[in-house]
Amino acid sequence: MTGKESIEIAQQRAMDRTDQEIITKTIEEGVETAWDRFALQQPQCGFGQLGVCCNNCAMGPCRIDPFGGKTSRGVCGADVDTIVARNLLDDLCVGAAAHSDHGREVVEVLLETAEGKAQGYQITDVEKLTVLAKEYGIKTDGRDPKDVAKDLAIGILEEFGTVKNRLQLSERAPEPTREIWKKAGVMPRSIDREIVEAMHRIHMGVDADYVNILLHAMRTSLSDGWGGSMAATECSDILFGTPTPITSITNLATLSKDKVNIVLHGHNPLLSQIIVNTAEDAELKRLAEEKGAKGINLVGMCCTGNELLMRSGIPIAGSFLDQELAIATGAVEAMIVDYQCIFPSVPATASCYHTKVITTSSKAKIIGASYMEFNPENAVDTAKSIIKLAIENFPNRNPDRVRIPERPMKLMAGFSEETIRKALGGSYKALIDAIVAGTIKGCVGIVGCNNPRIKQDYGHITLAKELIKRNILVVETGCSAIACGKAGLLVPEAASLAGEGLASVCKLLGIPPVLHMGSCVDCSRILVLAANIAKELGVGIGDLPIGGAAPEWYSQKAVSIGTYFVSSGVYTVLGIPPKIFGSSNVLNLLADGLKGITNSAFAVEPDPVKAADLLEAEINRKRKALNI
Ligand code: XCC
Ligand code: SF4
Repeated sequence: MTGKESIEIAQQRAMDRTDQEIITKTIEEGVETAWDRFALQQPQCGFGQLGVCCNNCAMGPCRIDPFGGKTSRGVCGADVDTIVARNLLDDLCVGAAAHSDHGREVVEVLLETAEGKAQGYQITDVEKLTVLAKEYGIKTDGRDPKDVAKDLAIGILEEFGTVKNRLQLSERAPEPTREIWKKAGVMPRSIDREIVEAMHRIHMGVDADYVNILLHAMRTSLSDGWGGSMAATECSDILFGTPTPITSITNLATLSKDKVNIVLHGHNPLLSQIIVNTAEDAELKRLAEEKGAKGINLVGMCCTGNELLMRSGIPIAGSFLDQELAIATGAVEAMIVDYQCIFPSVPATASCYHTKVITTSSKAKIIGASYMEFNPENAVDTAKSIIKLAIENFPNRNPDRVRIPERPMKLMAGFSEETIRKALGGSYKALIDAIVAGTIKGCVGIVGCNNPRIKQDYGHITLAKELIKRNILVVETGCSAIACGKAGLLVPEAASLAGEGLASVCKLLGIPPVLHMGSCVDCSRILVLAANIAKELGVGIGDLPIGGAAPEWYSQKAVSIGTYFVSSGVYTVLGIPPKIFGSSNVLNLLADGLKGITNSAFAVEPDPVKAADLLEAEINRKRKALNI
């Protein structure tokens, strides 16, 4: 392949200049990436894409003929609606479990911190601790924050179980929204219970009514958004601080030519935040110099990266499809991973260079990686050993194979719900006034991943630009926020790309038109934002002129996020079709039938400009209903 050809392929694969540069390098060096594997998988199974195959039991696998042929039922007799709905619930409950199990670990560390058993942790945000304690009916006056934290951690751990059957955090939702949940029978009862019940229902011969299955999918997703994910966000804030506006840099140019590069990848801030705190250690800095480096350069990736960016301003090298590219720069001494969204092939990629991959969770080991188990009791010691290992690997870097792109992009992050509210003067009145006046038409949350089905970041960037042009404020989490960060949309200067009304508000407040609200569990911040605005207006979330979008999603977690958005009343447009097109009944219910229940629904629209049209139309419909 000529150099020109590999550049052309890189330009088809990704939007970002630094990504394109390194994709070209992978092609030239013959280093395999997800794009190559995606090409090798073509054509992908049509039955699978439609959601009509079932491999749930040993009488199968079964597949239904989508064209109405003889095989209209599986061996057990399940029809296409049952199979499609059950597969969707399966995906969703895996995603909800991932978010919630992450949440549980954070709550457990909060408990251990309160008990003085965790090394290097402290109660950082006492204000937030107090707010939550009050919600849980825990006394705070005159008490040591540690005692309060202990009661709170136990209170939140009870949300996972089955004794209470009432999810405290879900009471943050406005009353009209909770009424809808009650009426539909989807009020979440506990975090683990809904997930376990989902798995029970998926078993052969349990739930065969697609409507009933989808209603439980809604309930399970709500126990994630208003439960597991929210617990993760809130307890991470208590431990590490609630984010406030912070500036940093992004893209692959954040890697350093002369420092030890450590990439922190995955989702949970528990270890990575301790690594950030520990990297300041003088002894480690000295060791780095001894090994010929000018220091230690920590960069984030995916949602662990978002957590560190939001709270500590750690540069973020990239999103989901950047994990292999970071390694392919040849400049990464160590990639530290916790869990979720980590390609199982990362050690294979690393073996093409000197990079060491270090797994840290007993739940997420990968053959070929070094395993250094993280435990809160000795988190600082583990962090030190990990950083040492990276430093000692620095002399193995081969300068002839290193290529680091130039010019990182500036970005602003740190927009927690509390920060947005404070910036507006303590309540949402100013924002509501701007929405009523039409200066800002509404608000859309763009979330989710990258997916090699679509040019990396194209969906996120195009949709965000379209929306802000139409005076619709954009809030983002996850890889979506990283995409727009790389594209320069997360700086106050990007207000010049917004419509006149939105631009004037951004200039007044000195904020970007696209606000980075955090990691994927921080989609719960978007829920709280919507809930608090709705409460001030005295309406349900489904009445607000807002929307959601996941233009490039890939993950089961995104299925859960999209569903709790819609179940909470937020109309949500997906850029990648979910695997439900084999059942017109399931499709119709999710794209239409739900409107009668939650006043919101799913839409599928791969073209981001048309997705913006759909979102704008929905916002206008809701504005009209509110008489504004
Ligand atoms: Fe993973 Fe959260 Fe998706 Fe990115 S956006 S690919 S889930 S890292 Ni959550
Ligand atoms: Fe086939 Fe039914 Fe078993 Fe699924 S549950 S594999 S449809 S027999």
